[in-house]
Amino acid sequence: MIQWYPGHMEKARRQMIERLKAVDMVIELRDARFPEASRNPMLLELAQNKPRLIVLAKSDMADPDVTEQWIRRLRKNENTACIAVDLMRDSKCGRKIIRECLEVMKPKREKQLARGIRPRAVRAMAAGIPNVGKSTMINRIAGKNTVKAADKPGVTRSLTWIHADKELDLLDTPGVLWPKFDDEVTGTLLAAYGSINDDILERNMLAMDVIRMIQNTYPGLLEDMFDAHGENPNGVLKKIAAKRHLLKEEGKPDTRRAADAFLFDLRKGKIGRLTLERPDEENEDLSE
Ligand SMILES: Nc1nc2c(ncn2[C@@H]2O[C@H](COP(=O)(O)OP(=O)(O)OP(=O)(O)O)[C@@H](O)[C@H]2O)c(=O)[nH]1
Ligand SMILES: [Mg+2]
Repeated sequence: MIQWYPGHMEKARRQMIERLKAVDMVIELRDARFPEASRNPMLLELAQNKPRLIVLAKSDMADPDVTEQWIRRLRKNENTACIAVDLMRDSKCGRKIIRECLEVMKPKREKQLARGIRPRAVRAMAAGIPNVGKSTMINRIAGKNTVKAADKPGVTRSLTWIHADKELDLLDTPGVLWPKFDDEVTGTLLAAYGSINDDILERNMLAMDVIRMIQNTYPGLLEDMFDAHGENPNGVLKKIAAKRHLLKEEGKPDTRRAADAFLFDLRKGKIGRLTLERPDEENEDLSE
């Protein structure tokens, strides 16, 4: 079972709790490709009863229809707004996020206005799993690269306030996971999509686990792509190796390198716009 909760995350969690007093609302970033596994259960606790905006990032790489289902589902939570964004290519997404923040804060701001207080800029904490796009989102809203963002987990190491817009101050926070994942699927998805440090992983097994999940959610997709009909996950890896000419010295398929190549493509969205988790409409647990 995959698990990753290094000391710097525990430290970040404590610092986030300390800063909450100064925060009006929480922007919870999740990955649109796996909105459930990328939900940090510690955040709900942390957010207490503060208004919340859930931002489903990387929607450009997720299945658009399933994203719509997730948005409808997540908006049912109390005090919660939800939007999906492509933080890389949608030039208007910064404005959209500001608008959503102001909307979610409207009741409080109206109360202030009624009492003759002019509301100041909204203070929002951006929080979520490592590598989900928190710092990228802040740079988008600010309209310039104020904080460091890169495609590996653990880039942001300290909490930083950014005056992103005249109406919105944002607190960038380090990506945090939690001490114990509920199930195997959570660990697999977090690792497969790059929220867990690669070095600690057995990538061959990981690739096979995700291949199995994709075979179940999108039957035929990998089979067609890699000419791998009737193959089990290990067989699919062999086909990938053959297709990419990844062979060992003795001419056998190098499934180890095929696994790396597959995971790289998956993270870049090259396997297709996939969402590996569906909202559970029947058994609605609204405490999300
Ligand atoms: N395609 C796509 N890539 C994105 C999107 N948002 C962020 N990224 C990429 O995801 C990677 C991680 O982004 P960061 O903003 O550094 O993530 P973070 O949440 O701040 O990560 P930590 O600071 O490590 O916790 C970067 O390579 C971004 O370019 C998006 O909406 N679409
Ligand atoms: Mg960051």
